[in-house]
Amino acid sequence: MSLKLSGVNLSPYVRKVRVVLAEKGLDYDHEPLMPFNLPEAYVAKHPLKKIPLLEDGEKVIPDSSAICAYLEAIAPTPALYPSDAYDRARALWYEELADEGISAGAGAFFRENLLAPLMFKRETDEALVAQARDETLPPLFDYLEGQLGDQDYLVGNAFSIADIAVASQLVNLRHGKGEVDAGRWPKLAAWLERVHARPSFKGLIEEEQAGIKAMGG
Ligand SMILES: N[C@@H](CCC(=O)N[C@@H](CS)C(=O)NCC(=O)O)C(=O)O
Repeated sequence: MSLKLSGVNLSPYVRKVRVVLAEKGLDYDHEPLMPFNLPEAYVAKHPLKKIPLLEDGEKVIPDSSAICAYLEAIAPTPALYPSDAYDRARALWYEELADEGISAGAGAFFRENLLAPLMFKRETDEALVAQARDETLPPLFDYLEGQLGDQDYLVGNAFSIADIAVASQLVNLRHGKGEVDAGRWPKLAAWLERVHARPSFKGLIEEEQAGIKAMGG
């Protein structure tokens, strides 16, 4: 097995894959490719022109969800997808909720509070941040708070791809100076601390924070 991952660290989708690789103890080469002006050879492999992309020798797998499912199949231990049919479906649902829903709100914080001043050299659009804070994220956080109940993890009370996907997006919320308000969503906030404290997340978050600092953030 010779794994190569393309995609820059700060992408929540790249992070999702890197956490899975870390949890499974898999070695890989990492090319921190930015998702702009992608080389033609890359676009030939990923026509949606997005990161990440995984290569395993001659095998080419675009898209974080496809990549994580592939990694689970080639390295089944520790299992990150529930074996029970319903739990597995729920885990895939949370992955979708993270990638298509939470991403919009967390991404607004990340783009406007971090990338805008640091990379795009423009002012933060406060209206976009307010919309994410007041409209996009609260119903999703209410939902997650209710789903967690007394569980430590989102599905079947075991750490899974569901936790990885949601917590990966919420790293970008934090990079963008956002937070899960522990007064309003205590279970979700405690869950996030628990998941981000795992060595797989902690190492990446520290690496990313160092990168942001080096860029002047
Ligand atoms: N569904 C994709 C989403 C990946 C994605 O949106 N990546 C962003 C970077 S965070 C990207 O490449 N954006 C470039 C673009 O949309 O042109 C996945 O899970 O891999």
